Amino acid sequence: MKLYTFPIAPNPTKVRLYLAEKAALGGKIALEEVTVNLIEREQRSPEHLARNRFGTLPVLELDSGARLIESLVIIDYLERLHPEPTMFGPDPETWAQARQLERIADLGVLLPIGRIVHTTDSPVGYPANPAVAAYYRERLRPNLAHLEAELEDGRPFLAGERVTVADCTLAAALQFGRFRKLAFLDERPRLAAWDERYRGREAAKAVLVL
Ligand SMILES: N[C@@H](CCC(=O)N[C@@H](CS)C(=O)NCC(=O)O)C(=O)O
Repeated sequence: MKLYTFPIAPNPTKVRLYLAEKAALGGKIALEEVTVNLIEREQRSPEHLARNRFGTLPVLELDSGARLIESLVIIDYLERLHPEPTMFGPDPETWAQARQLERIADLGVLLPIGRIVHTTDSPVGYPANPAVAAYYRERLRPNLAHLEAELEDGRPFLAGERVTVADCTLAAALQFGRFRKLAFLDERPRLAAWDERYRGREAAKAVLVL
């Protein structure tokens, strides 16, 4: 299997954090990582468009030649191939809670932060658009408030005592903000503490560069 990625880009980073966390738990998954340089616009090359006509990352190329082009589907696929140790949860309820938090971290945080970055100071040259940035800042607010509230019970990670895919997605999103010096946790003390705790761990340090 080949995983096409680029550092700091949040969707590939989410998958790479998943792999690092899984490996840290003893579940190393063998695959080759291939860099597609988004800054150099290699995602628009005929070679990459042949892999993924949307011209995005990540892409997981299976040994059969089939390709997966959605980050969470890539994680789901790898999780099915290697169910242990689980990166969601051992029973249906904890699995669902972790997946729900992942969806909130992805659709409610990663996506808005991505739009804010790209309409404020896009690393790949998208035009600035303050109105769109303001719209996504509003969309971000209730999602961060929800995650902040989830941490009220003192749990160390988003879904409980152990790291799940939800933590990977949130960490990938926040790194992308830091890349453009955008901070989102100033009024979220529990999330700020979570961020420090999560980033202090070896698996996170192996992937996150900012
Ligand atoms: N829904 C896709 C989104 C993928 C995506 O937007 N990837 C970004 C990097 S985080 C990308 O490749 N952008 C390249 C571009 O916009 O040119 C997923 O979750 O995998």
